[in-house]
Amino acid sequence: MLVAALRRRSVARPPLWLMRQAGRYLPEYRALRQRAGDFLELCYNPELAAEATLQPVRRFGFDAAILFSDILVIPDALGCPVAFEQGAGPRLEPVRDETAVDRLRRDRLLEHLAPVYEAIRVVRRSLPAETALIGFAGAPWTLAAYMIEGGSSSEFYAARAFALRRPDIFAKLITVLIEAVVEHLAAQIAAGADVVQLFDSWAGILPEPEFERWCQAPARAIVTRLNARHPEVPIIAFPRGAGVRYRSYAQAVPVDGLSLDTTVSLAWAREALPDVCLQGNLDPAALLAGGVVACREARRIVAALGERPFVFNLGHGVLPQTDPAAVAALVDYVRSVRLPERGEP
Ligand code: 1CP
Repeated sequence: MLVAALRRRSVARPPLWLMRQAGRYLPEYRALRQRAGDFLELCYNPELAAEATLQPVRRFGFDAAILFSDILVIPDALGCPVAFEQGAGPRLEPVRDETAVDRLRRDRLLEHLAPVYEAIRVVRRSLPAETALIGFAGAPWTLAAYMIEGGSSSEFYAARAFALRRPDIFAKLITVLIEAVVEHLAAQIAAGADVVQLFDSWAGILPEPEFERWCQAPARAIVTRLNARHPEVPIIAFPRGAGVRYRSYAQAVPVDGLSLDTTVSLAWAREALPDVCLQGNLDPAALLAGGVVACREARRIVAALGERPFVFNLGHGVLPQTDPAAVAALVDYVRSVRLPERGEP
């Protein structure tokens, strides 16, 4: 059903999955996480990562499972070690000069990430045939931002200043990351992913010329190469915060789906983004407010987008404080929607 909607075929109701549908809001995830200890150990343990992937699908019957992993496994695999400290978010060994970029190891990516592909094979074996499996990667700009900053930030000024001061070195880093993202996504597809999503979580903080150069152009390179290798696998991109630049992004990057963040006006999106399946964009805060509020907001989104190729999702990830009962109510609502038949595109 997810693949059909992304291919712009008519579906009886909107397919539904949620970003961060696995995670701390689920008691069964918290128990699993405790068993694994470290967050990255959970990501690199195929059986446990598969279990975390399947938990939300078992509980809610989503139309897709998203691989339980993290975007920061790519820097980790390139030899820029990542650690998740309790409550402090990710810490990376900062990449701040050309020597550090040259030191990145491109030769052992698939070997380092082999447990991720094994997790995909384990999930595929236990997933119902009608449930799609989504693989993913961080986009080059977002990955580079964490690598240069050495962790999270609200504005990533160090990374932005670096890209402005030394665009030559920054371009080298982006080129390494484009290659790594293509390899990682292609390996996930080979292992059984039906759809892949590219997360550019920090696209929105870049001014226009940098947005074009560091978000749009790398995404275009990645999507073009994956489409050539795996034309059967739809690709979704999430340039979070892109605002009106969602339009130029959609024109430049040949994706099947575009995930809208919470700030995008749906009336605008309907006009500006006509040829792509839209995904989104319920505010995670609406889900936090409870099932009744979430369903009311969901109804507004379905009314605006339901009659075109559309995938129901949030505008960003499920928040850890969310009540699973609110998610259950939202799932019940979306599953009750009936869409009129559309002519084939
Ligand atoms: O258990 C824990 O304490 C760790 C919390 C956690 C989880 C559940 C992290 C750390 N990552 C994840 C899983 C994860 N991350 C998934 C799994 C599949 C699912 O959606 O259910 C996915 C797709 C991601 C992707 C991801 N990681 C993004 C892109 C999406 C987004 O949220 O914008 C980003 C930016 C990350 C980095 C990251 N990993 C973890 C945290 C806390 C962060 C964000 C750090 C920050 O605030 O900058």
